[in-house]
Amino acid sequence: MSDSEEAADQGQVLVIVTATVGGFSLLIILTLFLLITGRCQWYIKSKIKSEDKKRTQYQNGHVPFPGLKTYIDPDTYEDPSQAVHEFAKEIDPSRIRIERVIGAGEFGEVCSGRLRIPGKKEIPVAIKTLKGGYTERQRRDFLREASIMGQFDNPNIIRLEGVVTKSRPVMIVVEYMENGSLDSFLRKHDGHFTVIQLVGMLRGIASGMMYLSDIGYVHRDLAARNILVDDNLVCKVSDFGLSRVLEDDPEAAYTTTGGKIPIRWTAPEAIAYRKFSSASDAWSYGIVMWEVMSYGERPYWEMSNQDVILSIEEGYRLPAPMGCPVALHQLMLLCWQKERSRRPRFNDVVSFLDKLIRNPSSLLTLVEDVHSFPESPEDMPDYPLFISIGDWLDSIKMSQYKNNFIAAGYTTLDSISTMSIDDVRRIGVSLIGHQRRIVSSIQALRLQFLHIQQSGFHENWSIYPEEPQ
Ligand code: ACK
Repeated sequence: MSDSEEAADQGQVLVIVTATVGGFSLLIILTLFLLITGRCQWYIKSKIKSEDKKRTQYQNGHVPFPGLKTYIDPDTYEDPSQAVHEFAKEIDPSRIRIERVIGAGEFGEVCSGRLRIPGKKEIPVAIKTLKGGYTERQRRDFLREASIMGQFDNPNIIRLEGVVTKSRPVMIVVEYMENGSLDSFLRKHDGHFTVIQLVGMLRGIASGMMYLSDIGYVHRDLAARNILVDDNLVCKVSDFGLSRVLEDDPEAAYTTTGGKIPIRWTAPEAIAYRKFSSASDAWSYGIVMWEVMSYGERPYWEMSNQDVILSIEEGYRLPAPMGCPVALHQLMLLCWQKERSRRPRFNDVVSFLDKLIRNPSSLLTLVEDVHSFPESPEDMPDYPLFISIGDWLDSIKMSQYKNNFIAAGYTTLDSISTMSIDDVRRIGVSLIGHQRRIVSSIQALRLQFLHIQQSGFHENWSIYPEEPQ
């Protein structure tokens, strides 16, 4: 081979090698590029997905505290006792001193007592016990509440101290709340608080609920009976446990779809097709507001559950309780919007109540109770046909005012039905709680008269004058 031919051959080999190496490198670069972009896309997509999930969970837009964890449903654990030990501390029973029984729960007694905390002095606690002879399922349901409560850490949520599961009786130990449940506390202290104090209580409940909705927990049974009050009037949300709570709740009734639901406190979509959400909790919160502002009155009074459902469907909403500021009744009405996406979120409720507290003059405008009672007399419970003012006052446990009425010339129920709150004050009823009870009853009387007049029975339903003493 000549020199020139050899050089040409070498050149050809060089071109082939360069082309092969170049092609191979290109292939590697291309593969790497595809891998990286694919991975990036996957990352971006999964990020968007998780952000979306968070956003739905946190109710469109409200950014909860950074680092706030998400609630984990203990039922997702294959072994429920694992959930209890993950979320609740095991307490040595020798550290617990039971003092007295304070109530009864579905699973056993509720007691008050003391818990010794190493290195600290004893703290007062409430102790829920699981009575003997329980089934495995009852034990699991009982401890589910601890697995839920143990995940929460907020000043307006009842605090779990720990559980006793390794000896008998099985116990759940929580912080002690001196004033017990909110509904009975308010009934006991009818008319005793200022509006600002009541709004403070409502603010606390809303703040606890904001925390729960932020971490993705839906309560489903928010009601004044499930709020506990301490000796500083701080209100804390309690009674957790999903379906178990509803089994436990005496207010829960079976719906046509077979669920057990506390009808008066529950949003229509949750009653109709079990759509429970933080928005249905907001509806219940509106009912709690009404319970608080009426000092523990029963929502919808003695109306039947069926009538409550029908009235709500027809657009009827609870009127403002006596002495309730307009701003608070308006907030209630917002919570009771049929369209759940239009109800306020708990962070909105907290900011709204904060504004009212900072500017108390906004609470001075009261809803004029006389005009705010149910539009339709059918919505009111029938008042019994009392034969005298004495009987009427007895029925509302206000007989001590009988002479006040008679002395002021109110001798027939007919005349009483025309009285205003000022008239009631003028005849000498000075306690706000008593004024409230009498005025509520007068309103019911007035509606019944109206109803009777409309149906033409007035003549037959004689109003007996008070017998002379
Ligand atoms: O209205 P009460 O006094 O408050 O009666 C009920 C009773 O136990 C049955 O549930 C009371 N109770 C429940 N948990 C607590 C608690 N953590 N602190 C004080 N009382 C409580 C409740």
